[in-house]
Amino acid sequence: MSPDKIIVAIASILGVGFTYWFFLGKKEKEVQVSDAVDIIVDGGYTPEAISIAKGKTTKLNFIRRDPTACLEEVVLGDFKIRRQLPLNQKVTIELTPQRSGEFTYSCGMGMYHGKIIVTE
Ligand SMILES: [Cu+2]
Repeated sequence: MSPDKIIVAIASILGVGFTYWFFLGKKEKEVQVSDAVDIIVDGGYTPEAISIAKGKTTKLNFIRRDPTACLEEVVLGDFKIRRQLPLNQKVTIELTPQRSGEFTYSCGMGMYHGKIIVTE
């Protein structure tokens, strides 16, 4: 292989790597949800950020695995929802957002946060 071919090969490998990093890195940030999503409550919320569609009902299934009292309540202030999360039980919250934008929710004390992105 001539040196210029090697340079081209390295550049293309870097290019592919960058593309993966760029797109997958972005995807990691939020999980796109169409009908329902399980949100594991364990030292925070997983997935931490979800995106849902405006005007469509989406089920958020909160499953709390963390016995910390801190996480026993979830507050979706923008949606006027406050719900108890019993340990290891699925608690379904249905959302039909009427506005697009970014909304956060948290535990009862506001220590852990999750994000809901509502798209048009
Ligand atoms: Cu808390």
